[in-house]
Amino acid sequence: MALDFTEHFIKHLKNADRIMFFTGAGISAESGIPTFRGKDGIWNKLKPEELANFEAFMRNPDMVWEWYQYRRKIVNDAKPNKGHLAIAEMENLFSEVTVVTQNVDNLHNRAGSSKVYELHGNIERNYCVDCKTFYSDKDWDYNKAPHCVNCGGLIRPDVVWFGEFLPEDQFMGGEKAASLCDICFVVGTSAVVYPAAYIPLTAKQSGALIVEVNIEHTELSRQADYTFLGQSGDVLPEIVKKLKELKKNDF
Ligand code: BV8
Ligand code: ZN
Repeated sequence: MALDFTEHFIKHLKNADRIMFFTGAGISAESGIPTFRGKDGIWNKLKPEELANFEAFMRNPDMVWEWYQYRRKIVNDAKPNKGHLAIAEMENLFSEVTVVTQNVDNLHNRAGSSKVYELHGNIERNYCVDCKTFYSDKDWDYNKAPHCVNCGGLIRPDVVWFGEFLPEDQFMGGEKAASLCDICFVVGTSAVVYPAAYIPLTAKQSGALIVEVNIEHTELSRQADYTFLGQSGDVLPEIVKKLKELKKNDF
């Protein structure tokens, strides 16, 4: 895919010092992980309020646990794709690259990104609802929510459910990156889930260039300075290629 970048965009790329990536489920779609709201999204079959919330879990822990075991298996079998890898490679091209992700699939860390804020937790971590002991075992029973060895409490996935607060340190880290960055890339998100979706708006208010990468227009498109329509696994490597050309011509 050959993208024709405008002079204005190239000027911003060349002058940018600190950049950030606000990512959603779309960046992991090419790794085989279903999105939430797309045409094959998981929310089409299951209602989030029935599964991704604490009340649903306490009402029917085994059903919710089984759903997360099903998603954990997909995540464990998945690999970072060219989009994740391009973001990790950008760390050699800018002085500061921060990833602020809504995803719980750990793929940015596995791709090699070194500064990742996980706003909605991480499906590979679990904790006891009573004594908060953390567990990252993998060999649990597939469809029965396990109990804590210390206190017998129910063990839940360490993800942020609807109605739950985001981890303070992760959200504040994301907000700080948004307030300082020169360019905020918004990749593979429908930008409808809050308070996470405030992050790119903070970047915009702080004067950053907003560059959206998505296969379609979204809620955020009207706030974006650029929207590159395409798969993130195609568009992001194109931007890395352009950056390398610019760096080479500079020397
Ligand atoms: C909270 C759990 C109380 C983990 C998820 C205003 C302020 C605060 C809260 C709210 C508010 N308004 C409404 C709320 C309530 C609610 C909310 O936002 N509801 C929405 C749906 C209206 N928010 C909450 O409940 C949050 N907590 O509010 O606590 C509170 C109140 C006030 C102040 C503080 C606290 C908790 C939200 C977290 C919920 N957890 N998941 C899990 O099981 O995974 S949400 C779920 O949506 C995922 O976490 C996901 O990350 C998130 C966002 O979805 P996306 O990542 O954008 O994915 P989606 O499928 O939607 O879009 C994919 C995009 O990719 C599409 O645009 C598609 O075109 C594109 N794409 C596809 N393929 C590609 C691609 N792009 C590029 N390349 C491709 N190949
Ligand atoms: Zn416990």
